[in-house]
Amino acid sequence: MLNNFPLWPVQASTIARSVDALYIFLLIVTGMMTLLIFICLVYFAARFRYRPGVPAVQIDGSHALEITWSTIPFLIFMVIFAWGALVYFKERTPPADATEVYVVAKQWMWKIEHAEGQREINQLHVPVGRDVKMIMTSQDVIHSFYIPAFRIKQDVLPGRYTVEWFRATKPGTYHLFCAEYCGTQHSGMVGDIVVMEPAQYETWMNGGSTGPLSATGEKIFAELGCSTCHRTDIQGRGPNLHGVFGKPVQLEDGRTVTADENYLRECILDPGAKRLKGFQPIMPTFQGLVTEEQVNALVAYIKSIAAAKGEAAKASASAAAPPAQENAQTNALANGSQVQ
Ligand code: HEC
Ligand SMILES: [Cu+2]
Repeated sequence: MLNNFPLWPVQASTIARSVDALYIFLLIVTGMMTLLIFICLVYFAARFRYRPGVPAVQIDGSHALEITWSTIPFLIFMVIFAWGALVYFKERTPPADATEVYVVAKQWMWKIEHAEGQREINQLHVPVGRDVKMIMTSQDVIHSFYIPAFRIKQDVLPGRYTVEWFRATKPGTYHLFCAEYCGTQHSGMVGDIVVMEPAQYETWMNGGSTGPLSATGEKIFAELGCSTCHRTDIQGRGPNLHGVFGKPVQLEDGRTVTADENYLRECILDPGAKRLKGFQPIMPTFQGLVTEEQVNALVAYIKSIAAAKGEAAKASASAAAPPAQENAQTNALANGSQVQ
């Protein structure tokens, strides 16, 4: 229905409908309040107008009236709050099995790399009906990845990852905007989201890939010497990284954090910020030595070895040791026995 209404952007993702429903509800509530205020205004102006010889009557307040006009708006606001929170959490929580796309923003373009290895600039090709998660960072200032037709917008910050996801429902080409003023050519920092039928998408995917991002990451892992400390066969000077992603890790200062994308990123660029318990603080920083794309590839690689080795780690996990060391040890053992 709304698609024929030219003032309304196309609804092309699963979340678009929910966002629009809430927005329409807000429009109706505010519209009705405005109407109510105008009706009261006109009615009271007429009803209590000045009449010669009739003295004004002073009203000293009414508890019933005050409770009513406090309670009803309160309930309406709570409905908006609860509804808004539901939509927000749905929009903020990427499904676990979503396809991953890495986005690096810079003045003034969007660099996009699929987990499968395809690279694009100012264009993102996705299949219809699949959950797509974008792991985004900026190599200069703050940008914002905004797709009006999908009703999603997320700031893209230098120095950390932010995440955004969608599931496209309709083939077509949609606008991508930068929605955070980022310098003189901010208005030119636009692109296209191309949503294709799955078969068409497969054809597109098969053209011109340099191999999966995780394979690129594995190469970089060796080139930068990460693999000299982070061994996969025996326990090296650094922890074995198999199975680390997504698990809780124990830090030197007693905290326990989850090894998510931001944690891996920080370990590479600022290893001093979160030192792992039970290891010497010998890992050097790679800040300035790696590009954002290389960090993404390394993160994709560490994630990929977590998925592949997850079963082994789960099978032989013992509850006694702290999680991080437990992973390192059981993996070292598992890998050690494979080697022999
Ligand atoms: C000189 C040896 C050394 C090198 C080289 C090295 N690391 Fe480390 N790394 C360590 C040590 C030791 C730790 C644990 C102590 C700490 O957190 O600093 C660690 C921790 C980590 C962690 C956190 C692991 C966990 O289980 O939570 C990640 C991720 C990591 N390194 C990735 C890398 C990557 C990627 C590279 C290459 C770009 C690299 N490291 C190079 C020694 C090294
Ligand atoms: Cu921008």
